[in-house]
Amino acid sequence: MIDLYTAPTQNGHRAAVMLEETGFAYRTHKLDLAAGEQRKPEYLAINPAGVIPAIVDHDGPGGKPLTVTQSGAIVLYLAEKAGRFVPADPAARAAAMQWFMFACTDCAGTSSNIFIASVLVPEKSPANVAFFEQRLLRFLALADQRLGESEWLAGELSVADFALYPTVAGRMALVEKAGGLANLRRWAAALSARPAVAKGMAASA
Ligand SMILES: N[C@@H](CCC(=O)N[C@@H](CS)C(=O)NCC(=O)O)C(=O)O
Repeated sequence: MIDLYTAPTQNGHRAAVMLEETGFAYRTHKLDLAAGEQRKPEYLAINPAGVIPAIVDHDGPGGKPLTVTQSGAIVLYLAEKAGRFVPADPAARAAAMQWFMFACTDCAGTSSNIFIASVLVPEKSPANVAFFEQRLLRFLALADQRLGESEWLAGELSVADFALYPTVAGRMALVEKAGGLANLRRWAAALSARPAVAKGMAASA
């Protein structure tokens, strides 16, 4: 059994989607971030960073409990535990890792910056929000180009696709407003049609 600590955010969805795709039994614990539940001592004992997501795998390596934080690390941990979604061929694996890191750092980080600039900073500036939106759209244009050559980011369906999907789904209004990006929208529709992806997004909604 795996305990998932999550909230309705792109990082939370990333972990839940991967739990559904890998099929491990899990229980969801939703934290109210606005109420500061992520800073309560009982949660800080699980993740001292005071952010979601986190998982506790009660059947971790050697049968011992293991806590994993960072949504990208959770995705990789579950994929490796299941033996799925990480290509075996070294070149394909390198491509999967490249697009996986692109999703978790460039895209997820910039999407978070949109939220930070529009909601959290003490002095709001529409120009700063637009800056991060344009930056994210430039990253997504790269993914769109790749998805014009390949059905999935790394050739075969991989951790890279599951890592990027929650960011694209969460920023679909921006993608639609920008127009174009037809390959990216085709790819997002294919992922959202997967029952496990839909269930994971709902589990952390
Ligand atoms: N890089 C981390 C980011 C985790 C993160 O910032 N989580 C946010 C929600 S998406 C959070 O818990 N924020 C609450 C807070 O900062 O108090 C990951 O991918 O897991």
